[in-house]
Amino acid sequence: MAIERTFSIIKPDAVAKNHIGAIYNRFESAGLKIIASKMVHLSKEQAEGFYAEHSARPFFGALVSFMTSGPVMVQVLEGENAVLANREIMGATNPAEAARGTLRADYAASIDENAVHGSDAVESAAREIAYFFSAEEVCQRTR
Ligand code: RTP
Ligand code: MG
Repeated sequence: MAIERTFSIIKPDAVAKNHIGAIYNRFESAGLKIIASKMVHLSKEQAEGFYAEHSARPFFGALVSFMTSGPVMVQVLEGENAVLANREIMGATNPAEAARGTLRADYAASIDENAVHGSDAVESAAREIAYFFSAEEVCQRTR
């Protein structure tokens, strides 16, 4: 098993509904360690840059509008197979298709407002972590 890091966002809908603690509890209960964390209100430019891979998609404008609609929590999670582990905790993009007990099944209202983001690969995780955190902001957890 590989120890990996992944990047996570608690999106504006879940922050507004006071689900930060419940979502952090899911990460920690699954054995993922939070090694960096902060609240930020994304600018339009930050959101557009973060989701640049989707810039040609029809939902891009709505996605950027939603992601800038209120503050988000951004965090780095570390643990065994963290990228896939977090995607499993999150559930499918569309909450109507998300497995029972996943974050999106429990906390997301729609595919457009779906509570959480998680990196989809180790490479995108490294890029996304660097997009939001300096090296000094990411802690070494030895215990
Ligand atoms: P995320 O990047 O936010 O973790 O979500 P994801 O990997 O599960 O899904 P992705 O394909 O990367 O899409 C990013 C976000 O765009 C919205 N979306 N809407 N209406 C649609 O068909 C559609 N497809 C994607 C979702 O809010 C998704 O989280
Ligand atoms: Mg994605």
